[in-house]
Amino acid sequence: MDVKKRLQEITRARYGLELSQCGDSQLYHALLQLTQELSAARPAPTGERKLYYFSAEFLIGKLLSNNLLALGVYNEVNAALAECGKSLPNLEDAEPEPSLGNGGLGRLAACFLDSIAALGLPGDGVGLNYHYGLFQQEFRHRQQYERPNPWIEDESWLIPTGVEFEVPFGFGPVKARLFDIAVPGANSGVANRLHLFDVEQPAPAPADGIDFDKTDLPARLTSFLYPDDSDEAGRLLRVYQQYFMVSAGAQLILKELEERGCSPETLSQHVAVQINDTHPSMVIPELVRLLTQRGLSMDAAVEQVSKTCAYTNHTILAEALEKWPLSFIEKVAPQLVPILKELDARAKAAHSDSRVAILQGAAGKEIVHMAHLDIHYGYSVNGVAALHTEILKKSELKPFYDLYPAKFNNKTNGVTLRRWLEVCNPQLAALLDECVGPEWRTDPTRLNRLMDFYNDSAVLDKLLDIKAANKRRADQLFARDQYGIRLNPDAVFDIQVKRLHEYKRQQMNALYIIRKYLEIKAGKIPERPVTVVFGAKAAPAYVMAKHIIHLILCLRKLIESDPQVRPWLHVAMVENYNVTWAERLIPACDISEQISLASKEASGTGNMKFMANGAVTLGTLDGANVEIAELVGPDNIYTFGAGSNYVIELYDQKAKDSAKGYQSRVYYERPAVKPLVDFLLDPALTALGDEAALKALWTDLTTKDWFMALLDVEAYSAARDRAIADYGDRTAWARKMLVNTARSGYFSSDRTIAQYNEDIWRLS
Ligand code: 26Q
Repeated sequence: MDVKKRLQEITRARYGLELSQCGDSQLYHALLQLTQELSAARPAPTGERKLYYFSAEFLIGKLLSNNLLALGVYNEVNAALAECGKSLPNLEDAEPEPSLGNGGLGRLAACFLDSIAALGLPGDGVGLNYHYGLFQQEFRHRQQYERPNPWIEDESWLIPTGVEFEVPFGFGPVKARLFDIAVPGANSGVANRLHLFDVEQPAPAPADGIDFDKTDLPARLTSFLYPDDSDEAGRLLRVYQQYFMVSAGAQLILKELEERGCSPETLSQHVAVQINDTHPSMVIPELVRLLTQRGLSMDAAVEQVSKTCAYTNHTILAEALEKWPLSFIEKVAPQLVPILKELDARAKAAHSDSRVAILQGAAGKEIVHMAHLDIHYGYSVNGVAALHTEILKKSELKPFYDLYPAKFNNKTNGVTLRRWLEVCNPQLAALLDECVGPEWRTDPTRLNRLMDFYNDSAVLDKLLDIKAANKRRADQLFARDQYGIRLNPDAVFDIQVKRLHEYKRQQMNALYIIRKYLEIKAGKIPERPVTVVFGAKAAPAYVMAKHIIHLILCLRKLIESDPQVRPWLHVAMVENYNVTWAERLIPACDISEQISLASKEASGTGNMKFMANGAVTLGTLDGANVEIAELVGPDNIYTFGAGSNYVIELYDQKAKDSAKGYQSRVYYERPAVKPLVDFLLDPALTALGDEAALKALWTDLTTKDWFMALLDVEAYSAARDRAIADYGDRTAWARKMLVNTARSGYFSSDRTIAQYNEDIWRLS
């Protein structure tokens, strides 16, 4: 198809205007239409078995550039736009970012859909169409405030399908309407879909903030992603949302099975269901229910479901493992209760160990362990990085591993290098084309050939030039969109962007900033200026996380107002960090902060994106950092801190005797640590913010510090100083960049998906 001609036709028909006469918004909408037409013309991939990837989150990001690339017309479109003085990256400013995820788990689901389609595999996503998504973050008085994020415009990527199902809630049936988003595959010629279910009459956005009547169902079912789960009503709403998603999704599966002419008895031959964390786990009893309704015996239904469903675990944090009171399910979907009891009875009959029971607790007060349901009635259980899977097998899920060793497997996460390199860093992509040939785009292991240029000063210089250009671009966009704040492109860019959580230890990063500040005030001038960038949303009810944001914003203000410190140290925090900001910041990064307490970060995926874009990791031996370290070697990563075995040992000691194990006080008393922590109470800082919040943080660090920031802060500071010093040898640093990009091919989600298909799904 002549893409430019078709685009012309569209602008004439829509606006009566030539391409060159259109404004940005008009061009964006014309391109949206063109992209949708091209995707609709693509066939769905076929195969004996079809995958349904169930996830409460799909953090897909803006789609225009990504989809044009997948459709193979990115360059053509960009050339047509260039003739009228426009470019695709500019037009994307007119596109709202879909707000359908929190962080890692949601973004992983999006990368997976991209790779499944690129590999030409039949696999669709199943989720919910949250109208106001994850909240929008606003900073006022150096604190986080939340607003709804109404991302859906009249014309959007959502395609109404006319397909509807009835979801039988305890209070009565609710109609689920299906919207689809096309997922065109790069180089595969096919397109899959992301299925998003919605209510018939969604409620308008709450007038003020994100508080709303959580009992106003069904209108509010698809209002927000994970509404505040700090109160009973919020948690119950979450279960309503989950059942809405899985019941409609299960009905879609059986409808498509029938349309393919297959009987329900053959479900597992034709369908694979991947359960992304426990949020969609009720799909198991729901499928059992629907199959028995269609005439299968309980035995046959359980057998089919157990051969169909597979479970991915994304966390070992106890508080994130879902356990629901059976009374919730009784209220939301009473028809599931006898099925859950039957599934539990079968598990109990087979295994006497009470730790592996699905229902635990006294009659009438039972708790449902969602992960236990998945492990007994799924055929595969996987972790998301080698270390994470080992910890699951050895400790968190050991009783289950002893029962079902063959079910356990590892699938180290990956990211789509199409979005996270080709689209977000076109200059680096072009250099890679020159060096290793454009084949890296379909075979990322080709990036290894970049090692041939380890001693090529022209290539090393180009890597540095590209990084410098990306830093200037990030600075410009920051100034444009973040209240004129500048980043100083001549400084080292040291970036930590991810959800705010104590285990990820943004507070430890802040302690390092305090240390630098105090050194500069004491007359010790650093070797070179450093810009520290943060981006993080805190869950609305997570008080300590909000205190940490407050600390960072107060430090930023303190430093910015101090002419002695300002030239050397810069702190910036992106307001409303999202996928779009990630795409701007990651290509500009020199030092990638991946500093979680060892054993706590299941994998991390930001770490992989930074690495591919030539940032050097400063990190603990946690999650996929371990695999990154193995691939790049010790000269090309800065690792520090306590290892996971030691950390797990400390927790075990503490569990046995609270006076044993990690005692933060001991580390607080160390002469290099105390002044950093005590600075939280310094009048220079408290004058800028909420003294009570800073005091609460101080008290937590000195008495609890559950994620052991004080244990690692000294080793962390030393490693970070070393990295910043090494940055001065530009050639040596460029080599580190080169090795990181060269070794990043392993972290392509195309590799991850090929492994899921080979070991778990067997789609074709
Ligand atoms: C659970 C119960 C009640 C309310 C909310 C939740 C909840 C919500 C979101 C629990 C977990 C999540 C999200 C988890 C997540 O994003 N995990 C990340 O998954 C990534 C992809 O595998 C990993 O790389 C990260 O290490 C992991 O933290």
